Amino acid sequence: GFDKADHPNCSDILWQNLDRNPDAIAVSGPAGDMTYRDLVAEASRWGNAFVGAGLERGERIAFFLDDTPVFPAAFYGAVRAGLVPVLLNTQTRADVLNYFLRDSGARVALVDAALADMFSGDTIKDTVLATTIVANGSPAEAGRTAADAFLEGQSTTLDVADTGPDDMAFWMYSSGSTGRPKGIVHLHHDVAYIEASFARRVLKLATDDICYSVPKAYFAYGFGNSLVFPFSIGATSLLVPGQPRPDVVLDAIEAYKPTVLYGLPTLYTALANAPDVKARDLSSIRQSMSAAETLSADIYSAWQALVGHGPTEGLGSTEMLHVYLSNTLDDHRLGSAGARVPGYEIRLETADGGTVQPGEEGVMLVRGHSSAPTYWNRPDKTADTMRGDWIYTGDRFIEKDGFYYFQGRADDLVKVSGQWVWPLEVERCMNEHPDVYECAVLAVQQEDRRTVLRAVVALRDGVEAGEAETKVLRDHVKSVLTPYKSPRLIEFVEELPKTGTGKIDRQALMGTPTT
Ligand code: 3SK
Repeated sequence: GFDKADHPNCSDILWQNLDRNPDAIAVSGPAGDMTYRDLVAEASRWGNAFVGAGLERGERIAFFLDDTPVFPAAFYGAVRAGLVPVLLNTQTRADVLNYFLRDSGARVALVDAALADMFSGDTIKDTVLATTIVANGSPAEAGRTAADAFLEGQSTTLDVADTGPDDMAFWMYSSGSTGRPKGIVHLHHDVAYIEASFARRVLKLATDDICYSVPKAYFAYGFGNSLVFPFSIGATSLLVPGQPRPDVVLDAIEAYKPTVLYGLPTLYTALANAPDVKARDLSSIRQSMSAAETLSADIYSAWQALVGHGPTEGLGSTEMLHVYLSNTLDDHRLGSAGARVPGYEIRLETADGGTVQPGEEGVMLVRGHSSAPTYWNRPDKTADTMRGDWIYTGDRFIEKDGFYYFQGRADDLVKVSGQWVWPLEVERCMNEHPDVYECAVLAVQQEDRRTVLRAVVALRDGVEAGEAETKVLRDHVKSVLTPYKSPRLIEFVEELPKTGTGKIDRQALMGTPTT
């Protein structure tokens, strides 16, 4: 059983390696290998330096970092000292970054050199930011502190602060597809819980695993994959900075030979379609994980043909910190987000809050010890989502044989020509057409206030965009689904925009409607 009292400070996940396997490789990648002994020493220097800079228990530190060894070192040093890293998506726009700094009240920011220029002018206006520490390069501007100077002379040992399991450990922000992003507060024991549930019961890592999460560590999914699970058993975390273009990912796989790969469907689509993928050596990969969005059957099969197994699909949320529904390598139901991960409880509710009948659709609520207790300073949103110890996900699901099938968001059903349609169902149908590389289907309101479906489609190489293809795709939806579900508007693009976490950026698509 899990006793949260055993987890007063989440840095123990890293520190336990000091006695167990200090000389094992904790992190590898373009920055070189680092043993657990060295990583703990580096984390200690960070913790001591933050405290030495005058930060007090519970104070937030803004982290604006790509995936390099600085991330785990500074993160675990900060939390061990009782400070609270706020993990920010490095693709955040300047105005939103300003909001994050104001909302979190961070006096110190730790920033990669390549991103440091954002920390000036309007971005830091009306904030209390006093110190910007620049890592992985030199601070180009006066007034910023180089990480080397910040760490100079700091001790390589660090006492753990007197934190408790329910103390605030770190924050992440919701991606904010609607309204202001929300600061999601996680506690010290949450970290051990995602390890005891998803990692131990589903992933089943071994000490010789090398874990490569293409989604970055500032994203909850990447955080667990890169900064928690490998350290929890003394395996290796492969950290690769930079844009995860397919060639970059394939080069990293060949160079560092990861055994476990974590991605989103957009990554597997891009890799499976990379022109030279068949000539690449992917033989090190024994397990691949996919989360966040539904994987299409053709991408599952294409990846299976390349590496011998399809991506294991799961679903989680930043509020729950990691995955609570998952398939497994040995038991995978295509099209399903998976079964309940041991350690989590799932409830499907009808619109009026009742429990659904077996086989009926309902909105999902999840309960488990990794859930965020609150959004920072947002009592209204907290009350909507955190319902006692249940988290309301807003996702509609149907359960069959213990596996859950995503049906869309609670609020995304739209009426087209007087009939109810789920844009997601149409999107899935179009994605199955062999001419389609990837697509998104959105409901848009026209000037006459009628709602129509708009599909934005990237075609496979060699397929020509135009009226003939529009008809092919419309006819496909008409025949597989029903005529009124066929999108009124079909727009062809070279590539769909992606969010910083690799999902299709539907908000960006909504901002650029064409008629
Ligand atoms: O989107 C997901 O499926 C997910 C998985 C793990 C952690 C966080 C998220 C959002």
